Amino acid sequence: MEQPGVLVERRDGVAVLTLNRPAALNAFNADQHRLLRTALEEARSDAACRAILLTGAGKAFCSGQDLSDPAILPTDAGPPDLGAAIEDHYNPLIRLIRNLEKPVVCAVNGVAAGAGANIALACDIVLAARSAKFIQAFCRIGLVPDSGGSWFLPKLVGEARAKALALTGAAVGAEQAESWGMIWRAVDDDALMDEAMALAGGLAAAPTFGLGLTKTAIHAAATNLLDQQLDLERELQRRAGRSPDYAEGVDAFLNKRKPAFSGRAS
Ligand code: T3D
Repeated sequence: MEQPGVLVERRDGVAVLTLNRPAALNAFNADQHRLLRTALEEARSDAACRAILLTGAGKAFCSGQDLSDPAILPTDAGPPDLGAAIEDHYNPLIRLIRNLEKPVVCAVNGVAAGAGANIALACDIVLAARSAKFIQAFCRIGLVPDSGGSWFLPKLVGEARAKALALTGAAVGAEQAESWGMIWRAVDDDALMDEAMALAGGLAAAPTFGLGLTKTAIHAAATNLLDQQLDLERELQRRAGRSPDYAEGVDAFLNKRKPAFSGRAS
């Protein structure tokens, strides 16, 4: 029986989503997009799920768009409309990951190329196996970075490195990516999933509502002036301060006990 293109597992409050087309290095086709977005939306609406872990099956994380998909190939009738593929699939996926009110951890288990690299960079915390590589492969086939890559990369590594990576398609190893601040940490290959699960499990036991507001604050800082950001922080803190997890956190601190966060907003 054919395996689904995305495997979904629930472990200790974490939705573990595994891209699962290993023979094509987990390249994306329309079906895989649909499965991943459905899984993310289910994780978003399930109160028992408080963190998401995204990874890939086999030796790769994701090689981006499936280049053998007839939908994106030129035909006798003319060139494809790749803007439609972006609008229908990649942009909604990136917006969904970024706007999700729960932390999204990415465990890059092997090569992450094209949109695969930028989907990883869209996640909140990225761990990568030491053997993993990030490749802005678009320039190798005449395309431009998508899935937010032209936005994430310069912010993460600066314009000089972003341009060199995007214009040459040079591969960046996990340790280099860590030292440049492109990802959180490079970890030994055989420790990757344990470390990623420990991280995601810790986040799943954290004050989820406050973490969601924290994502909002950090994302807004990309375009806000300091005065606007200070105003936003005031409003977000007002909301965080009304959450049961704030009361629980302070009570646990004062009583020298471990907090038991519910993740709820109210
Ligand atoms: O088009 C639109 O809809 C617009 C959106 C675009 C978004 C994008 O992501 S564009 C960029 C697309 N991705 C690429 O250009 C990367 C293509 N792949 C590679 O350059 C290399 O495979 C890697 C550098 C990622 C890994 O190299 P390597 O040597 O480890 O593996 P390989 O031998 O090249 O690949 C293994 C198999 O996976 C191979 O199949 P085979 O020969 O064993 O049957 C290869 O064809 C297949 N594969 C790898 N990447 C893709 C793929 N098949 C389809 N699509 C792929 N992207």
